[in-house]
Amino acid sequence: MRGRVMRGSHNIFTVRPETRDAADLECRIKGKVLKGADDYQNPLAPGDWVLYEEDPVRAGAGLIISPEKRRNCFTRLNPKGVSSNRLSSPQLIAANVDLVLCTASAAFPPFRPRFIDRVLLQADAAGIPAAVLCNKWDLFDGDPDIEERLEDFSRIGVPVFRISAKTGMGMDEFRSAVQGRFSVLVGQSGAGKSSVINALLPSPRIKVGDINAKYERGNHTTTLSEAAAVPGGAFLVDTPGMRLFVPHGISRADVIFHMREFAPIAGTCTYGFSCSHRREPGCRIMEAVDAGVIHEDRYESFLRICDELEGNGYGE
Ligand SMILES: Nc1nc2c(ncn2[C@@H]2O[C@H](COP(=O)(O)OP(=O)(O)OP(=O)(O)O)[C@@H](O)[C@H]2O)c(=O)[nH]1
Ligand SMILES: [Mg+2]
Ligand SMILES: [Zn+2]
Repeated sequence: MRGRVMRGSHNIFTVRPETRDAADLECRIKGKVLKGADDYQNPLAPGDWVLYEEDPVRAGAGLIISPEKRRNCFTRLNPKGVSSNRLSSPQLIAANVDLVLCTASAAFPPFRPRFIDRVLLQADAAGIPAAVLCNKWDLFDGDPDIEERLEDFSRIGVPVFRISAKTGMGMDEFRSAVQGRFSVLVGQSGAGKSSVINALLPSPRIKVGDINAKYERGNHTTTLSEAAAVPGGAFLVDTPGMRLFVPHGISRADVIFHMREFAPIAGTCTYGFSCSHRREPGCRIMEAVDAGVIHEDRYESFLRICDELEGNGYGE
């Protein structure tokens, strides 16, 4: 039988059978080790399709026999694992994803556009469409820097949703955008990922947390990724809040191709692909920043990400 993973912890996964009328079932991996699973911390993630059979011992439970090849996967490097083994701790966040929703907050926690830049980069490299979901719009105080960056995301072709899970503002448009798709919400703790999903469910069922008043950030309430089925045919994957987003599987040289407004200029500098885009004469990237084709902040993100990737072994 075939089904889709909705959530998983350690060795137990919730699988939704492909046949619509059957209920979700708890599955273990047959023989403990899943053949064909890649080198991630977790062998399966929400969105994975698997073949399973009935568990002969536990009634109503299943055994996962094999994973299906993924159409795409959204990953990151887990910073916790970076110190022990720098390259071997990528985390599989979701598989077979139609849309990555970079979830930010207009206030508490503060809006962090460079975090969004990183998530957009990872989505592009994975070949997954992405959008920016700016929640808590009811708290927006008119900060022009936030508006400027949101408008810049729109300008480069990334859809932007200004919403409030609390008041329902913008939620109809958002609901139609995720209709029929399997989407994953990624963002800082406290941005309101769980609240947004709750707002689309007939009755709230996901636990939401408080904002730590002193540090103005969330308390890492969600600890396990889980796909929720929204009536009308959407799946939304809730994920634990991330403090950092370290891109995974992207080389320093590739970054330029996965940032939309940079890609068309790649290789056109006087020094071609050996240009560091920091000081060289005839640098088309720096010219594009001066001309307003590339936002200064995005340029800053680009330089920082390149430096970081060089440092962790993904450089040239
Ligand atoms: N004012 C306002 N508060 C909101 C909104 N959405 C969420 N919140 C509040 O923000 C806090 C954090 O919400 P969560 O949904 O737990 O945030 P999260 O992104 O899931 O956080 P983690 O699970 O820790 O990653 C809660 O106190 C919510 O009530 C909103 O649109 N407006
Ligand atoms: Mg949450
Ligand atoms: Zn250059």
